[in-house]
Amino acid sequence: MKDKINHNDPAKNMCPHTGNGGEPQYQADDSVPNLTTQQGVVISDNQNSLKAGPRGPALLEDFVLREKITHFDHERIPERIVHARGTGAHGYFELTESLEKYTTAKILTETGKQTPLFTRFSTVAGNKGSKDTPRDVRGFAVKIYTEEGNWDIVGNNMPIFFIQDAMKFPDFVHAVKPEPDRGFPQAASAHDTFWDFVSLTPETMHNLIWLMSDRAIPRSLRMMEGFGIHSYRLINAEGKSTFVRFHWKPKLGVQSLTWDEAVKISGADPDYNRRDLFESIQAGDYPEWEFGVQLFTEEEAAEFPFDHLDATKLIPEELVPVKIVGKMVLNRYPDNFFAETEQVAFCPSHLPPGIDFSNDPLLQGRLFSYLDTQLKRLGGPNFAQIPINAPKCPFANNQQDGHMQMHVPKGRTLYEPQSLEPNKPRANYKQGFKSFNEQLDDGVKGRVRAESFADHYSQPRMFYRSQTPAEQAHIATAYAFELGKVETAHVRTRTLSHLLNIDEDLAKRVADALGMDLPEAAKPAAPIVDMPESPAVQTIGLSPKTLKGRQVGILVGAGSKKASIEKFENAVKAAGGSVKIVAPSIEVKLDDGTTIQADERVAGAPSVLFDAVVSIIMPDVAKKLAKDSSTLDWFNDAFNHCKAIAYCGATDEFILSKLPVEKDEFVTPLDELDAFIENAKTRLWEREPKVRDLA
Ligand code: HDD
Repeated sequence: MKDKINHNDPAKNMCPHTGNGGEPQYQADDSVPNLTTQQGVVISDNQNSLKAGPRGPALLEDFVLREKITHFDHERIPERIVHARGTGAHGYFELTESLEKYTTAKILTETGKQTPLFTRFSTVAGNKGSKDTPRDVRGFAVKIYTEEGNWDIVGNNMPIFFIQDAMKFPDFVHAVKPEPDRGFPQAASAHDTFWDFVSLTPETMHNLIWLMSDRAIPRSLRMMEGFGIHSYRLINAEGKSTFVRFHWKPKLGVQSLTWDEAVKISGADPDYNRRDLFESIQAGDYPEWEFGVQLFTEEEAAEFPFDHLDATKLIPEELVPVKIVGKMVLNRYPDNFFAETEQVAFCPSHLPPGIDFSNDPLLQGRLFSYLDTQLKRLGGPNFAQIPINAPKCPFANNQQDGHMQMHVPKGRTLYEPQSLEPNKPRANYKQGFKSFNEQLDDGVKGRVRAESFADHYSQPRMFYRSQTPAEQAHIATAYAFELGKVETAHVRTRTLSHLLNIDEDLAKRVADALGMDLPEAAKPAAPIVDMPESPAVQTIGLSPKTLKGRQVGILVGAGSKKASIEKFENAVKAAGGSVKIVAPSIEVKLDDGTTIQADERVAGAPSVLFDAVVSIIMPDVAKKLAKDSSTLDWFNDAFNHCKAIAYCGATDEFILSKLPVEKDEFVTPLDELDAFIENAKTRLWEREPKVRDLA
């Protein structure tokens, strides 16, 4: 049989099932722009390839099809070798206090001006499609488009790094990435190669203990600190240098997940942190950080009981306070993820005049690596012309050609010195970037490590001893979890030998949890110093009592009281929190006959996605839900994760009474609204040891 075909009107040949809600996807009038090829030729039919007859074969001459498929075939670029999984947002930087005494950089001297920036947050080990909530360091990279050139502060959410010398970076990354023979585990440090490497490299001990702490599982990207880590220099008008470390302090304080939550969230919502950033910006609840600096002189640095050029060392805030001098607000989610978040290229060597590097050997290696990696990832030397990377101040140079050159340089000369075009740009000694004229020792060339870098235990010891009891338990439990995944006994033993140098009690707790005997302590290369405790490195201690940025899940069902739902919703919102309605179905008929649309079905929104939960359901619904394991988990998990629960009579009678949920002060009946709102601002950490076997 021959199919009938209408060659003049493609719409008449369209499949009746294609199209948007039944709307034909062709141009019926001129109300929307034409779909065209890359060459600007208007496309008449975007549903069917050109065929010799309605049932094939397709014709090679179909340039519309070829162009579409070819472009599609080339959509992917190499993902970042580390920090592949990330999300970002636009915003601005504003200086509140001038650092004129220390630097000439306008971004740090001109107060009250909003300078655009782009910030990208990331996990380190996982690939681009991995989950948001692994136990991992988070990248915290800020590109500020200053009027004197781009300034990239490429930092992390921890103030120190794993290694001291860039020479070790590929080894470190190979050890944490999926093991090369088997290709797993993805986005996880809990495996043999990672612990093998770190236990053989004691300089990793400090960052390692931060990785085992609550800082490695942030509740929200808006609730983590950011650190530039290395010491940099600020250079003032007299050419004088002051050392500086950069800090970002979140307005919402520092808040973390529990490990069990993080594991469950990775199944329930692998985009958990990314979605939170998106939703908060869409809601106008803009993420904000204070910008701070630790300033110190060469002479002061000489008195520190550690070497500040060693990136495995933090400078305790109690020793050198963080001076708050500005803020960052993120107020616009990217229009296009690939064009902006994926193509953004950070590099620690992007600095404006007035800021300079220190001799930190890790930093020095980074200055090479980032530019090099962009050449591969973005395909050539013109990546700085991509809009997200281009400076927003005037720029001009004699660079020419290369892949994807977007500029059309005018004139005869692209070299210097030249005398043919007097108005071409030239270097400017007065305004240009100048390196600090550092007087160097007469060093001897060699592959050496400074002796002042040899102490690997004093700071992790200080970190552990500065934590609250709940945090210490989390740290010990995290070591036990990770080492529990390590198959090779001597790797576990070697790790314990380091923990003994950090804190004996910690080592014992981990050994007991693993059922192992304690080995001899590792031999330290330098004396271990008892530093004063630093509350600034806690997590729980930095978590404010607030509902701002936190989300409450309200479970409702058929016949639920609308007035009660609204009462809770309004109270949560008034306290700065947000609400999601969860129900067995998406459309829910309430007691007054109105139908509301739930945000999520209960099976799709486990309570790990919320900071506190409320249940407002009728007895027949409660009876039915009592047989549903996802509903039972909803309450059980909320309880086990130390959250506030507000319950109605039916929930109590048919669900809570069947569960090991104790009526402590955070489990309250619906009529105690004020108590619930107060509780929802925090967690009841005292509950934790009752519900979890912590190390
Ligand atoms: Fe790195 C990316 C942070 C040491 C080599 N790094 C990257 C990103 C962050 C950091 C946040 C992601 C940037 C983005 O969002 O695009 N890296 C750090 C910090 C370090 C550090 C805080 C130590 C203080 N990195 C480090 C070393 C080397 C690299 C020692 C190599 C010698 N890092 C890279 C890289 C990446 C990168 C391979 C991968 C993608 C990219 O640069 O653009 O060049």
